[in-house]
Amino acid sequence: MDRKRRRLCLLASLLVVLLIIILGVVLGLTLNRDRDPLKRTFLDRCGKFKEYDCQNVWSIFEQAYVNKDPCNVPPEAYHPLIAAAPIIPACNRMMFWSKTKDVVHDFTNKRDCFITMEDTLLGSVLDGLRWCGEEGSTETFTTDCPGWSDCVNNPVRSFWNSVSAAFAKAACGQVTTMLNGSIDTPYSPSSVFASIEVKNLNSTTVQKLNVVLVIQKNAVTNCTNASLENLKKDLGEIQYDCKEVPESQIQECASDPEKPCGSCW
Ligand SMILES: *[C@@H]1O[C@H](CO)[C@@H](O)[C@H](O)[C@H]1NC(C)=O
Ligand SMILES: *[C@@H]1O[C@H](CO)[C@@H](O)[C@H](O)[C@H]1NC(C)=O
Ligand SMILES: *[C@@H]1O[C@H](CO)[C@@H](O)[C@H](O)[C@H]1NC(C)=O
Ligand SMILES: *[C@H]1O[C@@H](CO)[C@H](O)[C@@H](O)[C@@H]1NC(C)=O
Repeated sequence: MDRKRRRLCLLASLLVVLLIIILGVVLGLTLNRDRDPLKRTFLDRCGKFKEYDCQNVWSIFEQAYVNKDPCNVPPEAYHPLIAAAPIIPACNRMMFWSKTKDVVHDFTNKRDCFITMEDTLLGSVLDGLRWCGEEGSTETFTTDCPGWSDCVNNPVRSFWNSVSAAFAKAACGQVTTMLNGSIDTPYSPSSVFASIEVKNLNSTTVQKLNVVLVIQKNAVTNCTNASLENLKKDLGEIQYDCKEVPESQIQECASDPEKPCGSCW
């Protein structure tokens, strides 16, 4: 072979290698993107919490449901995850909610007064998402997963029950909850708040629960509603208070950074 041909040959093989690398990277990226949207969102959102090793948290999370029957993932399956990313108690600042998600998060996003479960790492990385595994598979699926009520021990419901219980267990001092005055039963026995969170409040560490009953124009109930009497009973030794607060007052306070958190209601 003469020199010219050798050089050409080298150049051609270099080009081929380069092409293969580029193709591989592009293909790898697109495949990855399509195959693991949940992981991508999880890691994206987790990135805000600098103190955690997100890859590690993800792999512990996956172990709870991967390669399992999606109707046979009990809340305990997430205990290792909760141990890896524990809820850090913020006394007097913990905010619960039931059927008031939008008004609560509008408030907590604008003001640094309270912390909801969705502000914690585990509460935020999977908010609004669905996932499950399958026996005999190492994959995570995001479609054709059982819904909230299809079976009790499904991966999503067990996750929220587990994380909600941990959030409630960590509560201390005075805690607050926003309930909805536009529905017949603001404290519904089937809500996560009633069935999981209230049950897990520790009366040694929690002094008092302040109910903020959000009143809109179409309000149907008030603090005298019998379901709230049930709440008072469920609290045992924990003190109870209920205030009817117009939604407009909460919104005003949310947009007034000068107003002290304690005087919003
Ligand atoms: C209360 O519930 C009703 C009915 O689901 C809803 O339309 C309304 O926005 C809720 N109120 C608040 C303050 O979230
Ligand atoms: C409640 O909190 C106290 C004090 O931190 C602790 O000793 C106790 O184990 C807790 N109880 C439950 C049921 O977790
Ligand atoms: C609360 O609602 C009940 C009916 O649900 C009504 O009879 C009562 O007057 C209301 N109380 C107040 C303080 O608005
Ligand atoms: C609130 O209390 C419950 C009992 O838990 C009743 O079923 C509701 O009818 C009541 N709501 C109103 C508007 O009276």
